[in-house]
Amino acid sequence: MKLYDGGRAPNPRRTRIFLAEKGITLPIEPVDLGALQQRSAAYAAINPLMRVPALELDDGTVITESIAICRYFEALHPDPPLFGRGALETACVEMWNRRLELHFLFPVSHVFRNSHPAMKDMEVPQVPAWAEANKPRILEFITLLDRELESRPFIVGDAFTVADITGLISVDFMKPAKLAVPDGLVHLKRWHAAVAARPSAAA
Ligand SMILES: N[C@@H](CCC(=O)N[C@@H](CS)C(=O)NCC(=O)O)C(=O)O
Repeated sequence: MKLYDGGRAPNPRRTRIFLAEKGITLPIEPVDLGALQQRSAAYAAINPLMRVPALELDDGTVITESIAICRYFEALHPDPPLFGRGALETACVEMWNRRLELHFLFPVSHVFRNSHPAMKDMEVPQVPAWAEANKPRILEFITLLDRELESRPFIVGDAFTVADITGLISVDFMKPAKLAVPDGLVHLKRWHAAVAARPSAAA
């Protein structure tokens, strides 16, 4: 088994943090996104979508999509449960994880990919107006998230889940996108400081 990894890029990092929370270590094969190694014929044969992460099993099966990889390990190693316990909590984790992806991670990614000079070879064409269009959407969502976090320590409740991992990588991805959490969002900042201090965040 081997994990094709992409360094500080958010989706590979999401998978590594998840594995660290589970206490799972895997052989890692770095894919150099800066050198566009994900577009090489060798890597395209592993993932035709030319994205990371990708998990290659010993029988040659390849699982892509960071959350699909996380779900695979959740099924193999249920403790600690990171996708929720029971019907209600599991649905709430799914709801928040999807909300965070659709309304936070993807818009931050659109800003980064369409405005950062380092992304000009990866995002073709770059559309600066699309970057600008996403900025108010991010602010609107994180303001909502801040209100939610006023009443609970983690995104879904009292327990750390994969939704907190998606939230953490999204906030951290704001920095290269040249975005910042406004000082007034104190609950979001308190939550971020707590999850960023977990040992897994360094993965
Ligand atoms: N939905 C996929 C997204 C994968 C993805 O977009 N990965 C980025 C790094 S965060 C990538 O490989 N980018 C390379 C490129 O755009 O060429 C997942 O969750 O794994």
